[in-house]
Amino acid sequence: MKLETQLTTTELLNLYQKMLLIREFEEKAAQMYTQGKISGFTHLYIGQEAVAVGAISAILDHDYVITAYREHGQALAKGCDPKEIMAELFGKATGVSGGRGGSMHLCDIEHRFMGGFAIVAGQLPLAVGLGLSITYKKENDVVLCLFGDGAVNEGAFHESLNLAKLWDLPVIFLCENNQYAMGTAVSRATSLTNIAQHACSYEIPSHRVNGMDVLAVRETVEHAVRYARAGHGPSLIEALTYRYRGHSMADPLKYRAAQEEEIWQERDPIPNLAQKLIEQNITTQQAMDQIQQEVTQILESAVAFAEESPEPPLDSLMTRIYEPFSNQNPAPPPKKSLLNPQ
Ligand SMILES: Cc1ncc(C[n+]2csc(CCOP(=O)(O)OP(=O)(O)O)c2C)c(N)n1
Ligand SMILES: [Mg+2]
Repeated sequence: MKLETQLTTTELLNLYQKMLLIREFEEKAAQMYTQGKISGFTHLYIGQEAVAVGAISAILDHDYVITAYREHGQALAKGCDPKEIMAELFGKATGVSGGRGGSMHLCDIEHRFMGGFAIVAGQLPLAVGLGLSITYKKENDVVLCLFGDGAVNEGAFHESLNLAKLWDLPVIFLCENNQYAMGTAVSRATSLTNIAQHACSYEIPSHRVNGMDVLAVRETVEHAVRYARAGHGPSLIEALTYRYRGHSMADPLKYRAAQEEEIWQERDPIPNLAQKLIEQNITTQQAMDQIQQEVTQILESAVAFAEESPEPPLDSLMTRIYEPFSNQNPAPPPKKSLLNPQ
């Protein structure tokens, strides 16, 4: 099938490079996790690269991205430094979140990457808050809010779409339907499996897109961005995609058929784009090899940086966390209660 696009060769190669960077970053992260250099939960984005890259290429640097815990790839797509992301996974002081967040809590305000949230659907009300602040301050930014199919079954999804439409906020709700929430298939947990149709309840425009096609995702999100910037309000996009690995590094993937995995492997967005770019003489194998070398180099430097970076100092243990009783604000005397009657 011919690539239908107005994009230049450089732009197409940038999309390809970003997807490859994400894929290989995740493979490296898996390797580092297995070697015990990364601890805690780690959720890989392998298979879903076209969604983050297509969507984030359709917004501007000053627009916001907010998302869930499967977010290394989205942070890379938003322009966060691969070194600082890897260092965060290692829990080092040089990480994007100072080594305190780890894999699920990447946050980089400078790049307007507003975080990684581990509570399913927790980021949706925050996206509405960001949208409200943009409208209140009469700015022209948009918020791209990514979430999984599992989030659709949470009350916060419905409350967020409702308020975003009521106030016509510039929020693009992008559901990455990767077919599973942990080990549960969408059809076993969601009564309306066409997730885009949920938008009807809130009179929000919606679109279902092939999430394995970076150009299709980009074009769909571009429409939603134009709509939001014009002051018309939110949109809901459902990108159909697949995670090739388990829910987290701890998942042995016993709940799905090998045949299903093979079908989705054939849709792999990275080799498919590479093949089209070469077949249609948009680029050469030599240029692709060059990109591969650059990506390898970036990741070697990222791992070296993470390895060499210091741990956060012990005396910083209590900084950047909620401290109800600090020295300036000493603990109040214990309250009288039934258990403590004096
Ligand atoms: C409110 C809440 N309920 C349950 C969990 C446990 N949990 C963690 S991930 C997950 C699945 C979410 O699936 P989905 O939204 O489809 O995202 P995906 O992992 O597929 O990217 C669940 C149920 C949680 N973190 N938060
Ligand atoms: Mg899912």
